[in-house]
Amino acid sequence: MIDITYSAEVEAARAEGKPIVALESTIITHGMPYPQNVEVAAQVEADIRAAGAVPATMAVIKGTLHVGLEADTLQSLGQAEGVAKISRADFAACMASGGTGATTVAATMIAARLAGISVFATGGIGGVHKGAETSFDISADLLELAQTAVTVVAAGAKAILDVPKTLEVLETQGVPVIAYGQDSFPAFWSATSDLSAPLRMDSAADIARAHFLRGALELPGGQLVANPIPAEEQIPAEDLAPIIAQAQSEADAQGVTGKDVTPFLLQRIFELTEGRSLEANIALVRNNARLAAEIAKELARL
Ligand code: PSU
Ligand code: MN
Repeated sequence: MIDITYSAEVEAARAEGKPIVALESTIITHGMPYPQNVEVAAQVEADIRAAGAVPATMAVIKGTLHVGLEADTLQSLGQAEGVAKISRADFAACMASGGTGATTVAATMIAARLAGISVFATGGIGGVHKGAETSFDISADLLELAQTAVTVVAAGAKAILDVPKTLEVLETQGVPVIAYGQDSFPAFWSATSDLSAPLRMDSAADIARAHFLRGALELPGGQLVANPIPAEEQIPAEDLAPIIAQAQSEADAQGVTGKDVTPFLLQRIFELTEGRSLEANIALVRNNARLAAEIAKELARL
């Protein structure tokens, strides 16, 4: 038997067939500093409730998979030291050893699927890192999208990644990449990029129907919905380019590898932008949560 526990709210939503939106926890433990991380996590949950759905933040706490975190658990996770960052490869091992781990996009998709939750909101997904032709650093998130039937709402891919290569891998893996309401593939802190998204949809209902039809077609994977940051919140790409380059060269010089790369870059960019990157990050996560709630409500009607 798998050790799994549902928050009271998620338990009730499951019993009543209410729309549920999954949320990851690596963004809390490895993506933002305390105390903003906990404030943002609570705010995003509130946004989902205000939109008429129920939030289910995922984490492994002392070997138990939590689907939905009670407020005090969220508080302590947000301050805890040494929390593991778990993806597909280490999910079971973390549970087996009674460990505590935050779920990445890949691990959150696995947990959501297990709990029968079809929609998940986050900030940015992992992808193909710059220099991947020598480092082979390609996030397990991309392969998870190819095999786990969860629709993930993100603000596109960060400019810390090689975005063209990320889109190529998603195409090879048969993952639908859907820009919401525009043709351009959004670039996380910027609403647009000079790349076109492979697909475009203008309503949550269409995205929900496409999710449903992929299941009906017996296609195993999920969908990536790329939702642009609200224009008034964006940071111009040219402001960020030198900062990203600096963070990347520091990572290379310090020999940062594996799962430490993304948290290292996010932390350095936060410091180098004096917190401006975090403000934009908060705005886009909230925006993604609202769209995910709409998609979940549409799915519940199908
Ligand atoms: N990108 C962000 N913010 C994040 C992450 C990615 O803009 O917090 C986190 C997510 O949890 C994602 C993980 O699943 O980093 C990817 O890590 P890696 O690149 O090591 O696969
Ligand atoms: Mn990686």
